[in-house]
Amino acid sequence: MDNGHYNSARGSLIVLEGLDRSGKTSQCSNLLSYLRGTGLSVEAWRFPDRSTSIGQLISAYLANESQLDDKAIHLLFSANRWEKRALMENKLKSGITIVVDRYSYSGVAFSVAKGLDMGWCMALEMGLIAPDLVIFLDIPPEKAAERGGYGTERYEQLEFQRKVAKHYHTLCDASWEVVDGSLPMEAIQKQLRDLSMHCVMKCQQGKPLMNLWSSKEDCPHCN
Ligand code: NYM
Ligand code: MG
Repeated sequence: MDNGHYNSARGSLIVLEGLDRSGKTSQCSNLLSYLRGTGLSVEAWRFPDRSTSIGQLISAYLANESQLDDKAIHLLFSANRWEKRALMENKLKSGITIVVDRYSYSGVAFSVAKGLDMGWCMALEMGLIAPDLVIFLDIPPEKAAERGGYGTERYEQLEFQRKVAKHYHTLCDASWEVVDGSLPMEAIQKQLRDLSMHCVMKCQQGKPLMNLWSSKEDCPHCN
């Protein structure tokens, strides 16, 4: 806080994670309207952020329009978060809550499912802003696959999603909130609202902003 026009209460960083077709995107937009309705300043973000030039490279790769080495695409996904870090910090400090559809955990779970080293993947994320709340929308890969089928993007295949699920479960620690993604929409909404309001309150009461995986203890999988 380096000047007087920041609100004293900071915003919260709320992250939703889950497999493709786990319901994250609908839940994020529902949560956004709810939080706005309570009078909070809230923005919805997503990663990959396809609007930047790095995001466009990622989008072309996902659409199978380009081929990239697994590490190269991983670095782009990570760079896509780093290019938004300063903006994210400023928004949070100015009192804006950000609801994010995917974050570093997607980066790790998807790339490790392709065979990359977990420690290597995590190290690149160290120093990004740590979420105040990570909600994992947990759904069996088979069930996600049944939901209207997958699109045509890379990674949207059952076998691959099974591996991603396994790595999400490795990353999941006591700080995550796991919500059963197979529940009816309304039941999920209710849990997300309650968890988010609790989180927002803690941040307003002075919970400090932290960096992600900033120490070895924080990051048991880092080399
Ligand atoms: N994805 C997403 C990654 O592989 N690494 C990352 O760092 C992120 C943020 O991109 N299948 C994958 C997960 C998805 C795909 O995301 C596109 P979305 O949420 O479907 O636009
Ligand atoms: Mg998708």
